[in-house]
Amino acid sequence: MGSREISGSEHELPLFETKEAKLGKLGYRLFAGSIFVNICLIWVYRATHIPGTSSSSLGVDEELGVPKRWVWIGLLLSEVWFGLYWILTQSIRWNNIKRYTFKDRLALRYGENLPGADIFVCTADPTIEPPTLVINTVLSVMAYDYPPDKLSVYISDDGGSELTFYALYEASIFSRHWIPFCKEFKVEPRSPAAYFAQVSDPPPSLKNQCIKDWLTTKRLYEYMKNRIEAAIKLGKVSEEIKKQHKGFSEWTPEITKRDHQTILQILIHGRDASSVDTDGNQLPTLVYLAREKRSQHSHNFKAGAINSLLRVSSEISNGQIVLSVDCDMYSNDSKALRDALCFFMDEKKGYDIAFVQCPQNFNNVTKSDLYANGFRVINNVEMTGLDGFGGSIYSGTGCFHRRETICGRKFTEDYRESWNQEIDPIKAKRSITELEKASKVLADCTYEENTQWGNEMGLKYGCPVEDVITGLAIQCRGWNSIYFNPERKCFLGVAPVTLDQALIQYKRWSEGLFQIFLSKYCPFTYGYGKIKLGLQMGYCIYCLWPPNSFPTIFYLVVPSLCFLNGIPLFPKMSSLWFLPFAYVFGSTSLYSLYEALSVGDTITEWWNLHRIWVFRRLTSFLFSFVDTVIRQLGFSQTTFVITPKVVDDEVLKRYENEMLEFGNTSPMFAIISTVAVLNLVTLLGGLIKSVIFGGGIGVFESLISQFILCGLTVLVNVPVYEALFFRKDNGAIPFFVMVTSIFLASLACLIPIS
Ligand SMILES: *[C@@H]1O[C@H](CO)[C@@H](O)[C@H](O)[C@H]1NC(C)=O
Ligand SMILES: CC(=O)N[C@H]1CO[C@H](CO)[C@@H](O)[C@@H]1O
Repeated sequence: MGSREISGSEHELPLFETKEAKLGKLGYRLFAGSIFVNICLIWVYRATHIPGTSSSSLGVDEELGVPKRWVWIGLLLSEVWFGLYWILTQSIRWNNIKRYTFKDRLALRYGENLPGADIFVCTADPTIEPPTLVINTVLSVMAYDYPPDKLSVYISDDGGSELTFYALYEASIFSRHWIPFCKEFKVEPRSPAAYFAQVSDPPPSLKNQCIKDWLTTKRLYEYMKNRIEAAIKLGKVSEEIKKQHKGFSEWTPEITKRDHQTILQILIHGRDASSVDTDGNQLPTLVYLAREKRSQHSHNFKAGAINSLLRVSSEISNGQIVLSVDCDMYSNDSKALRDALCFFMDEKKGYDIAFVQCPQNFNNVTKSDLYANGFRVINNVEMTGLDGFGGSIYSGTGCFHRRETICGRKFTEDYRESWNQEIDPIKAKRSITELEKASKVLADCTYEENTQWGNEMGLKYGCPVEDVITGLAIQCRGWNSIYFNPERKCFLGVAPVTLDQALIQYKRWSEGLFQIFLSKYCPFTYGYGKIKLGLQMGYCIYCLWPPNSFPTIFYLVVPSLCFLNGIPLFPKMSSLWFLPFAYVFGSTSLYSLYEALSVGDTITEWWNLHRIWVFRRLTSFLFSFVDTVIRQLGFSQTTFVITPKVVDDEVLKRYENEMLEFGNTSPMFAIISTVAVLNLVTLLGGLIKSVIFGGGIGVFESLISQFILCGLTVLVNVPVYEALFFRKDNGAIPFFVMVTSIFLASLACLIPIS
C-alpha cells in the first residue's frame, strides 16, 4: 500500500523546476532606477551646455579653451546612445531564472521507454575542422547514456570530403570498442581525445584484466588517430582501405567540394543484426551525408545542411528530438539528452517547449581568459535573463529541438505530443540499400524548389546567423524555449586562440545579428505582440552590437585629444553636475565587477574582458557595421568565413602564456594600436602641459574626468604597448602596423577641436 502511494504522488512531481536567480531583484531594480535618473541628468547637462549658448558657463571652466560645437554634439549623441543601450541591457537583468532537472524522476516514470533522438553534427571543411576533431564529437554523442535503438547520429559534411568519410568509417569501427568501454569504466567525458587527455594512465582502482582492457582501448584509439592523420597528410585514402567499404566508390576524380552528387552512407544501422558492439549490444545508427552541391544552386550554408539532415533523418529514424551540435563541440555529459527530455516530457509544463538550449563553453580557456572566451557573464546572467522573459536564443549548437516545431509546426493550446511513436511497419522492413536510396533524393539541390523549406520549415535561409532568426520565429509561433545551464557543462568546444580569430568571430556574429535588426525579422517589429517586450529588448542587445562602435571610438579619441589641448568636456569636480557622471561611471563599473565576481570570474578575467570589449567595439563591430551598410546598399554578397581551428605550436604556446597574438598586418590591429598610441601620447602630453604651463589645481579639477578616461584607456592597453614596443616574438605588432599607427595618431592630434 505504502509504496503504491509514494509512486502515485511521484507521478505528480514535475520533471524540472524553475528558480529565481539569487541576485536580489528589488535591490537591483532600485539601483537600476537610480542609474537611470543620473543618465537623464547627464543628458540634461549636455543638452543645456552646448558651447556658444548662453548657459554654457555653468559647469565648464571657461578660462580654459572651449570645444568646438561638433565635439559637444558628438559627446551628447554618444551619451544618448550609451544611455539607451544601457536601458536595453536592463531587460536581461530584470528577471533572471535558473532551471533544474530531475533525471531520477524521468527514469522512474519512463524507464528506457524514451523517444527517438537524432543528433546532427555539421562540418564544412576538412582542413579547418580536422576529421579527428569531428569524430571525437561523433563518438561522444554515440556513447550517450541512452537506448541505442532510439539514438541516431548524422554527419553533414559540406566539405564533401573523402577524408571525413574515412574518419567516420574508422570511428564506426572504433565505436564497437568505445561504447562498451565507456559503460564498463563509467567514462566521462565520452570524447576519446578529451578523456585520454585527462586520464592518461589506467585509473589506479582497476584490476589486472581491466587494466589490460583499458590499455587496449587506448591503443586502439591511438592507432585509429594515427591512421586518419596519415591519410590526411597524404591527402587521400589508400586503395587498400577503399576496398573495405562501398562508400568510397562515390568519390570519383571529378568530384569537387562545390560540385558533386548526394553521397549518403549508412555506416551503422540499428536494425541491422551485425551492428553490435564487442559485448553484443546494439549500436546507435550512424549516417554520413554530403548533400548534393551544384555551382548553379545556392546551398544556403549551415541552414541548408541542417534542413537536408532533417529530411534525411525523417526517412531513416525520424527521432522526435533533434540535437544539433557543431563538429568541434563534444558532449561533456553523457546524460545531457536525458536532461533535455525532463523539459520536453514534463506532463504539465513540457507541452509548449520547442527547444532547450545549452550554453557554449570551451575546454581550452586559459587561466585568466585573455580573449574573454569564458562567457561566464553571458551564460550565467544574460541568457538566464532572456529565459526569464520566455525565450532563449537558439545559438546553433548544443540545442535540443522538438522535431515538429523546427519543421514549422504552429503552437496550439491543445497540442500534446505523444512520445510513443510507432515506426511505420512498411518503412521498418526496408533494407539499408533501399533506405539509402529513398533518403538520398531528399538531399538533392532541387528538392527544396517550390517548398517551404528555408522559410516556414526548418532553418531559415538568407542570413549568416540563421539559427537566431529560426529561434525567434519559433518563439513568435507561440512556442516556449528553455535555457539550460547546469553546473557541469553539457558541451565543450574549441575557443579561438588568436586575437584575429577572436575578433573575426565577433565580426561574423555581430554582422549577422545587425542584419536581423535591419531586416523584416527585427525583434521589435516581427516579435511585436507575439513575444514579451523584455525578450524583444534582449534580442536587440545583441542585434545592436555594431552601432556601439562609433560612440566608443568617439569617446576614446576626442576627450583624450581635448585633454592634450587642455579643453574640459566634463563638469569640474566641485560642480554638482559632476555627480551624475561620477555616479553612473563608478556604479556601473563596480556593478559589472560584482557581477563578474559573482559568477566566478577573477578580477584579472574581468579586466581582460573589458579589454576585449574595447577591441571588439573598435574593430569587429566597426567592420561589421560598415560591411552591413555596404551590403544594404547592394554592393557585395554575403561571404562566410569559418575561423580556422588549427594553429601552429608557437602560437599555441603564446596563447597558453597569455600573450596577445597580433603577428599579421590586419587593419583591425592598426585601429587598436592607433587608439592605444593616441591615448598614451595625449595622456603624457596633457600631463606635461598642465604641470609645466598649467594653472595648478583648478585646471586639473576641470580635466579630471578626461584624465581618468584617458588613463584607464592607457592601462587597459598595456599589453598592446608591450606588443608594439617591447616584444620581439612573432606575435608582436608588425613594424608596418606600428609606423602606421604612430602616423595616424599624430594626424589625429592635429584635428582642430577648439
Ligand atoms: C566536464 O565533465 C567532467 C566530468 O567528466 C567534469 O568534471 C567537468 O567539470 C566538466 N567540465 C565543465 C567545464 O563543466
Ligand atoms: C590551454 C589549452 O587547453 N589549449 C588547447 C586548446 O585547443 C587546442 C586544440 O586546437 C589544443 O591543442 C590546446 O592544447
